[in-house]
Amino acid sequence: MSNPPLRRLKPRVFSGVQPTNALHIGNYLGAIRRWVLEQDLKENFYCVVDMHAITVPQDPTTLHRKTRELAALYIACGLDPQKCVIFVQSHVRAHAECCWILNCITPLGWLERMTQYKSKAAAQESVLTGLLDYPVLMASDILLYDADEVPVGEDQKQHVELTRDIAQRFNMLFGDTFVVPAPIIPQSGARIRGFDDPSKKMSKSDAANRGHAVLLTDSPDEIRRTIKRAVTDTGREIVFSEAPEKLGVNNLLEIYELLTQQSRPEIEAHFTGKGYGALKGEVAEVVVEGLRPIRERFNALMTEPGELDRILDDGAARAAAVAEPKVQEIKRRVGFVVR
Ligand code: ATP
Ligand code: LTN
Repeated sequence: MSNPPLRRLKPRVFSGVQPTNALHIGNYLGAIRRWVLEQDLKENFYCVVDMHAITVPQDPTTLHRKTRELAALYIACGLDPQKCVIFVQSHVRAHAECCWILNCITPLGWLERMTQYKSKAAAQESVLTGLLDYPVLMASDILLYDADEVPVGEDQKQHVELTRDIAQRFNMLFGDTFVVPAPIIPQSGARIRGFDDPSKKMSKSDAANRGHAVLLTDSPDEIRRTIKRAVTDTGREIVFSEAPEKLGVNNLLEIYELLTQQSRPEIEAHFTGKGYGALKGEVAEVVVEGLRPIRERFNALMTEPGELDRILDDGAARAAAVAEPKVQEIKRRVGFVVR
């Protein structure tokens, strides 16, 4: 039997996004941009979780296109395929194999308690078994790679905690096999708000609503139009504030702060005496410029698909090189005859 994993020089990170709907500036500022900024400090595994996407019905043509687009966006946002393993979940069969084995040590009650399951199930006419099992597949993603850290939004924290419970239960039943991972939840920029309704977070599921989100692939004119329409308040003060009526202005200022890297006092001084029209105009330009390189790189990858295919083939091979021996170890631990 193999020994538990040795301590690594750099922490290993695993995260994923579902290829459903389009990525927006909240996904970028709250998640992918952080992955990019930290990629030299970590061992990075970033996955397009297509098997999670089919836990609710998907149109096959759309799923196929979105999977490639999301992988291209990871790269366009700055994830470097030399420094990160970028891959599609269904390309590495160990995820499904590991999920089955973990299913068989996970009590049903643990899954029925998950809040995401309860809310997604309530929105479906007929609930699929895969939707209930979603967190076990997510646990498999993480545990197969012995990830130390899992950067996710607040809403996914419960799933990472379940992953820890599953890892500990397996380790207790079959001996030390899995690293018990830690969720990493961002402090700031974690909650970019909808431009149409700043009381709600910007969300992929609402991205089709007019004026809700700036998508990473929007044209400069679309970006300007969305931000000019952003809901603010009836006052005039351009200050960072969590007061309920200032959430719209605060959201615009936070986006400006994240993209310009200026300090809050500097930003407030810059906007003193200016109106909301000027604020929106300047934020729109900062977003247009911030997203320009992403849009250009994305378009290049989509028009010359050979490069994307090579990156994904390479990613799948590098991911399988870690996940395959791990799933063999898991099979040995539970008593399967391993060939
Ligand atoms: P959905 O509506 O399909 O749940 P979502 O927009 O909430 O999608 P996820 O796929 O759940 O996006 O999340 C991808 C990553 O983007 C996660 O790490 C999440 O924390 C981050 N993220 C999502 N929305 C925001 C937001 N409004 N502000 C900051 N980060 C966000
Ligand atoms: N459930 C996550 C996506 C996801 C994930 C993962 C994130 C699937 N597998 C493993 C981190 C680690 C979401 O909806 N954001």
